[in-house]
Amino acid sequence: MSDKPDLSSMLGDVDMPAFARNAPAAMRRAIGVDASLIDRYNFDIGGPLFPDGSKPAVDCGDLPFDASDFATNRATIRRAVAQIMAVGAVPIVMGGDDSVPIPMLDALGDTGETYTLLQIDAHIDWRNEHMGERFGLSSNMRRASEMGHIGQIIQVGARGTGSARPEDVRDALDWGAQIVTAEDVHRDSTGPVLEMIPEGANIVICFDVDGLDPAVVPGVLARASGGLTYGQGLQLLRGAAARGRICAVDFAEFVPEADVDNIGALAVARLVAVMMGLAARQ
Ligand SMILES: [Mn+2]
Repeated sequence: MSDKPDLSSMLGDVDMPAFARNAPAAMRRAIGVDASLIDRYNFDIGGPLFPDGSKPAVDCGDLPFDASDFATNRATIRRAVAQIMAVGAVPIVMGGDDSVPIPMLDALGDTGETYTLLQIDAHIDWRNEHMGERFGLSSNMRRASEMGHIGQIIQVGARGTGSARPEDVRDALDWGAQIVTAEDVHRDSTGPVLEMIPEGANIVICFDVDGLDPAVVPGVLARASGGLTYGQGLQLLRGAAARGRICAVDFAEFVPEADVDNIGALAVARLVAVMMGLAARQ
């Protein structure tokens, strides 16, 4: 077996490298279902998504993207997140790949606050680099650990074999990352994860949608059985909001071309909608 996985064979006819670039459009289409029923009772959150008197969500549109200029893409994401936070809103970043969370997390540094990072992912993402890239696939939690304003990293959903090598796991644990495998969650539910979040914490959530089981979200780069259920994902979002203040969230790594009959798009869109409702209630 070669050292490098053949990503193109996993992806079928999904072309690299910007494999998640069509996610924003697919997620926006899927969330239209919730938008059309906005005044209905949403059982995922226990009321209408936006109760009377709460602040609505605003679609800021797609950010410009250049498939050959990653530094400019990062600067664009960072600036947009900083601008949204500066007006007291909660940025919910939808779509894109693992390169999206890093500039989002970087932007949090402008506030002078310290954050608890809750990562939901099949992978721990502690590689120093992957295929020569330090700011993309599989590296975002290591980059987060290098940011002074990230005080705690809780990682949920790891399973099977991914990009992590034994030394990456060791580095994560040495840093103090709290790794809760998907199997841990299936055995003990989400309570122990939520108890790791200090009361009143500033929380940032990095939701890689491959943290959920591929039966829930088939539209991912590498499907890994044994992932979190939809309900567990929901509990993590609601439970985090009950522990502290959710300051920023991203939903990354959705690959619409690998989805099956929009099942994944609908599941992710529902979680995004709940996240909007939770932000509106803060
Ligand atoms: Mn992942």
